[in-house]
Amino acid sequence: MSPEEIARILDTAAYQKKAISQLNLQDTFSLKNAYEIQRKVVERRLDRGEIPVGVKMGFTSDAKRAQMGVGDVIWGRLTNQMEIKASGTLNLDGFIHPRVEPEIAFQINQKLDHPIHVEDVRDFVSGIALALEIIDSRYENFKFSLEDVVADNCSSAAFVIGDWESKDLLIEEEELELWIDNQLIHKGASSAIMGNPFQSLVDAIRLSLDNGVVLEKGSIVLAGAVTPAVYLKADQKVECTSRFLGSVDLYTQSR
Ligand code: OOG
Ligand code: MG
Repeated sequence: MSPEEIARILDTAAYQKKAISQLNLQDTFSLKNAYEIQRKVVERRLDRGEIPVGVKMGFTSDAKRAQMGVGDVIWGRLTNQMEIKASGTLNLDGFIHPRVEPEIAFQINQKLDHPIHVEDVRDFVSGIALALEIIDSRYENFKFSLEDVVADNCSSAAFVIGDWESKDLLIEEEELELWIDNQLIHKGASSAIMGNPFQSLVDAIRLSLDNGVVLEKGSIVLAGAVTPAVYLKADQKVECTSRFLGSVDLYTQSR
């Protein structure tokens, strides 16, 4: 199958909300091919009028790597159609088997066309916020290889960003909590993200450049989940909280 054909299959699965079997069981495509397929998957969305708004990192914490059995960080693309406003409603009918995870989001304060060192990267941030990422693998049972998930744009489906707070907050010491219907489900330290969430931002910038993406001023970067992801059900209140960054929530519904 050509990269175009695989991209069409993945995009159609997302569009029709129908899971497909894992594609790369026989090592039919490399990680490099997988990023090319991802680009084509997202181009199909852009052709339908969606606009790029940023990028995301995945598998940046041990908790996520252990849950998914995948060992390397991954990078994917976000579009405006994926964004849900804070305290908004997530209609589960638009997805296959959505899961939620608590994250930290960065907003970039200028165009980034060169790699940045971790000591300097705060200078390129306009704000930091809590986020909830909704992931929805297009593969049955969320089962995939590293190449599969990269081709599937890293399971990206939707996200909610809380209020943007000062870039000078001590987010290296945050503890993020995931609450569903006022019950604490998981918690994880921000330092679980590569030892320091700013390191994930540095890698997001580097991987963007490697993939020919220049992050524009205002771009959003999701740094990766600090806990395992949790399946969503209808009529839930989902909330992420932390000491310095406050909280962000959303409500689920179904037909
Ligand atoms: C892939 C997406 C991983 C994260 O934050 O680690 C991710 C998946 O688990 O389906 O978004
Ligand atoms: Mg994530």
